[in-house]
Amino acid sequence: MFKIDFAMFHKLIFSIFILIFVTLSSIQAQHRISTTINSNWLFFKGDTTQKVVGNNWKPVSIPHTWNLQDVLDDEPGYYRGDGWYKKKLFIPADWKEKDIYLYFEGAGQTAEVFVNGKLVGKHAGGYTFFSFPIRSALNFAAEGNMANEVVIKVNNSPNENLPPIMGDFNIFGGLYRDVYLNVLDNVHFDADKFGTNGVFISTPLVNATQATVQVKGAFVNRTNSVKKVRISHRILKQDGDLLTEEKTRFTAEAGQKIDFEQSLKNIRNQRLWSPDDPYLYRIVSMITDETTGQILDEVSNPLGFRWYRFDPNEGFFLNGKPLKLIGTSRHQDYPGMGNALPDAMHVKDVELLKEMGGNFLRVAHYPQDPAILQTCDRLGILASVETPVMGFTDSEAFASSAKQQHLEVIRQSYNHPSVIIWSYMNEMLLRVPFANDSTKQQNYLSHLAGLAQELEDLTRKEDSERYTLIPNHNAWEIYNKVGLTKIPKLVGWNVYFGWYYGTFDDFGEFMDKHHRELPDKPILITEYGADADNRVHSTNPIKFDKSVEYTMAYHQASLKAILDRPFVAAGMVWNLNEFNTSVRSETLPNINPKGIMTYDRKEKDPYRFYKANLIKTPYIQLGAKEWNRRTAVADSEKDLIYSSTVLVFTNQPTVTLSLNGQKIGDADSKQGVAKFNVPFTNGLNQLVATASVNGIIISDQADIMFTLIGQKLINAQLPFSELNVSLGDSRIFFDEKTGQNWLPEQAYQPGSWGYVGGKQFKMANNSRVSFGGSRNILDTELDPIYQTQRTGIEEFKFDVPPGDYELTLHFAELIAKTNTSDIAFNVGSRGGPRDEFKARSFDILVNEKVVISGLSNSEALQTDQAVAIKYPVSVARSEGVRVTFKALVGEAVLNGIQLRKLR
Ligand code: GCB
Ligand code: CA
Repeated sequence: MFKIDFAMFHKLIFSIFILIFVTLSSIQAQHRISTTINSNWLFFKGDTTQKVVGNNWKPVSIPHTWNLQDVLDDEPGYYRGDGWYKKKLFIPADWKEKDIYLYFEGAGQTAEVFVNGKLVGKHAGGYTFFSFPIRSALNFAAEGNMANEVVIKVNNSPNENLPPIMGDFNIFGGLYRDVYLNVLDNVHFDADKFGTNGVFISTPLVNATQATVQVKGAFVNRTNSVKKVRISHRILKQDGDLLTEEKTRFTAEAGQKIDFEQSLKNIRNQRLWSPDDPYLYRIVSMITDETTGQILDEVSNPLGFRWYRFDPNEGFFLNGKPLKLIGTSRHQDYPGMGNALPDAMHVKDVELLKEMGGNFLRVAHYPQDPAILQTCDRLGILASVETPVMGFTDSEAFASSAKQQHLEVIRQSYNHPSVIIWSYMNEMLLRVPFANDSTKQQNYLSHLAGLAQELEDLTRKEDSERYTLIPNHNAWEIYNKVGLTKIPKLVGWNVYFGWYYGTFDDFGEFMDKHHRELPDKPILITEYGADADNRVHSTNPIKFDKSVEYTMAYHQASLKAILDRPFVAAGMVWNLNEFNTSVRSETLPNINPKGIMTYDRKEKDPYRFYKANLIKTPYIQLGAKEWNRRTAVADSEKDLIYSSTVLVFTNQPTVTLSLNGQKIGDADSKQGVAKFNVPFTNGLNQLVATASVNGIIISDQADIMFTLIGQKLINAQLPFSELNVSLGDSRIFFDEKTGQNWLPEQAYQPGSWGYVGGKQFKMANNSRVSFGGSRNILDTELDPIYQTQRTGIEEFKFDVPPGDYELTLHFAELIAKTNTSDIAFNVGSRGGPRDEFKARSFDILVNEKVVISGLSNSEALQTDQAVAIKYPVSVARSEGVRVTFKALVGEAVLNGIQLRKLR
């Protein structure tokens, strides 16, 4: 039995009451509900006429793009048109007294939003946020318990009045960023201002010891009665303590929108924000009902205290100290996902930049997911944000969209302390039209300059504090003539010396010229970079070969040129990652390989190089680690080794390298790189690089399997297994999938292997290839093998021992019957006639026997089509394998050849 103690009972009841009260009031404190509604959508790809009918709807979740496969396949172009999304939305009855918005972080490129059949809003521009009030279109649950239907029409058709209209990237279609449902009290911060939270924060004064914070914004009273409210802003430290607070009282009439402006002055000894110590405060803004004490709305924004300036002679200063800005740009796509990435993947890219030691991100060519700048704020990465005005249409509609998008960009990213620069155009004079009509051209150029000036004025009006920027390509004269180097506060140059044009040394000269001729304009190198296909290597790297080794040399020279010049404020590598661009073919079709990471964000040597130069914590990494199966011809018949360069990336002065437990030697590092000559042997080569940091050893290891091929193919110690040769090629190609290496061609030597006759193919009048061609070869991933070719070849011989073999021959016709135009971004590639298509037909004999007769480019050998033919060969004694090409019409060709021993 138990007795009821009344005193206890009362206490219990009282505490339950308190508990309920506390719980209730914290529910009430949840004034603003903001949740994603990314799940359970239906998607339909098609045009307006087919609209909401048909049963081709398939379930999807957001983020989503409809251009997943078609941007990567061999077919030119990708779907650009309508896509429809729809979803049921349940709205509870008690939200009747709420103000409800649909909020989109982005849709590519235009969106029309319908709720229960009613158009609630339209937005144009594929990279900015937007939001529409939907209350008037909603059915509330109490009225017949009806669900609501949201239908969104998204479109990514080319539209010459909607920037960007040109670019080396894809215009993906879809609802590719988060969609939110925002449920607000009827009194709330202005939610109709360009997808912002209605509160705008700036720091008109910051120095080492004091600061002033200014908060501007608006709120609305959507109730039917007068409201007395208090607007307060609290600056909170990271531990939650209050730094300072400011309140103002307002009386808002029914339906009234009121602007407010408050200054939080006399802030002392605030902690500064910088890359080394990105200390973030928060500003919590609240609307409180003065009568009931109830909180009606609350938003939180980041706050960082920093001040900065650009100087044309001394570069950039943050918080009074010089800081060289080194970083990259970034594109927002990923293999298999297009641009529809979850937040965590955006975050990771910024983390990878930070881990590399970068302190700057050029958010280009368009504003990106909110996660990007959030992460920049948090990690201390300074940023420029770019409005995607690329290409130009001389029309009112184009200009007004440019201005609209720019205004959105500024307001939406305004509160991020990481942002210090607004950029609003890119390489506007890449292709200037009306070459034959100077009046028209003059007109066009002056309208373009006029738009630049309008965007500049708009920026200064919206944000007088931050810097403005236009990045130009290397055509110095015309940018100066048109005035694009004079309008913005900062001039950016996207330059590729030693890549598209010029030499490594010309880069330094170009920057010096800017300093001489535009002495008042701070200079930023907004782009520099070179292609590197991580599968392509060379012992003799040359421009355009896409080898990792050439690109390494490019980055070494370029970083030095930037660091050597104190007046250069910033260097931004193009690009952090490889990215998808359907206008490109080359060794990786549809990919721009200038990323210092691969498309799936694996480090390339240049990434390691920057890391060794930038980070302060001890670092050591072996170069080309991912090339973990290699093939090479031994140095000589006696020495069964292959001597080759190994790079070690480190920020330590000296590195020791060992191979299979034996010390190779010590080397001093220069510019973050220690270089070794390593005698690789057949089989496993275990490399260990070490450095001593105050007595503690740091190290890195790479396991590389080597297949050595004897100088003579009959070699008792190196039994022949296979040989893969890319004709017309001077590079080594590593096929990661098969683990095979393709060796460069060589002339035949008795006892060995190689070609007889012919010459290396080089596409005519293309200053962008040093050999071979750059057309996309269909139905293969071995594009580099097929893009290179020996024309007029007479023979290919392998002096192999007796046995059974499999021979594979690879062909592609590299010359087209009709010419296609080149893309604008490949500067320097224009002009001159292309190769003339000529008929060819040839027989192929293996050891005197005709195995293919009349291989002809009017039949099997179609332009850009990979053709592979396998053939078994038995070698009885010492005749080896001898492939003979007999031209019947025109010249015979061979692109690749493989020989594999079966038994
Ligand atoms: C540029 C463009 C960029 C291209 C890059 C390249 O100048 O601004 O969009 O991707 O060159 O790789 O050619
Ligand atoms: Ca080849």
